[in-house]
Amino acid sequence: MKIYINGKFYEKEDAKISVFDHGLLYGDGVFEGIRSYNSLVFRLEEHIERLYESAHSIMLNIPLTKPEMIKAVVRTLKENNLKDGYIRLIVTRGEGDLGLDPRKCPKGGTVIIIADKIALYPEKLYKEGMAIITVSTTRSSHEALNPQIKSLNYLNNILGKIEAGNSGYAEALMLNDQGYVAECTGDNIFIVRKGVLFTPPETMGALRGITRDAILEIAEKIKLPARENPFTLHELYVADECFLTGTGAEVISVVKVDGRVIGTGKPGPITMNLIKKFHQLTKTDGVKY
Ligand code: PXG
Repeated sequence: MKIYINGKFYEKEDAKISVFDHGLLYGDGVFEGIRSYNSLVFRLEEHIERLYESAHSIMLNIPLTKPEMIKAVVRTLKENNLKDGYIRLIVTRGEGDLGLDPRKCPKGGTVIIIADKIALYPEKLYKEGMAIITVSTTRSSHEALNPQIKSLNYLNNILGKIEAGNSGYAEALMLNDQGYVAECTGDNIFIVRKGVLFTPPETMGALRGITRDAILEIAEKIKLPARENPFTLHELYVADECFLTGTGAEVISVVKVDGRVIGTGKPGPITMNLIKKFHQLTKTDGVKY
């Protein structure tokens, strides 16, 4: 495996950064998780746009232009002969001293690109749907750490994941600090109720997911009514269908939430159709290499 660090490629064993990098010391940095399908990087421009927005928000200067970053991602995939892969793109604050002041990181950001394979959930869950559980850890509020910033500081979500894991569940549902459904630890959530698709708006603590956007676009195309509306756990429990979206998870049906069976307890017809349409989209939509 060849890993990109600041313009050079290193073997996995030699791919190292400083212990003084603020990405390690403070989780000070931003990242993206991206997928490529048959030599097509799905919505790469959108991922790059979001990365630069996260960086802008935390006043992190990325030492590459967006076109240069796109080239670097494609180069990494080619270097690794990966047609279907998962790309982790990381930009840290760079090397500094032991204080948290980012002004003490004069060299600027460290850019790391790793391309590998990923299988987030077992195949069985994709066929039969998964059970999730609401956890007590809430999604961080906009005032604390805005969930739109895909920062290296993922402890909020990791704590949610730990809670779910402790109860034997693969994924955790997180509410926002007002008690509305926000998202899962690494995926957005959708429900279907009487033929209408709902997903929480960004202001409710949901990341503007690239997969989420793709599903909303597909819904528009197939004339499936879709709304970005806040909803509570009750609305989720009584929904006809539920599914999660994310670059890692792709689109996966949810058939049980907090012990409540959702709909028929099997992946629903609207979910199955959206899964099919999403996979078709990944065959045509992206940056070719
Ligand atoms: N919410 C959060 C908090 C995320 O981290 C999503 C939603 C989905 O967004 P995209 O743009 O990917 O549709 C994410 C993305 C993992 C993993 O290992 C998590 C993500 C991406 C890839 C892998 O759990 N998070």
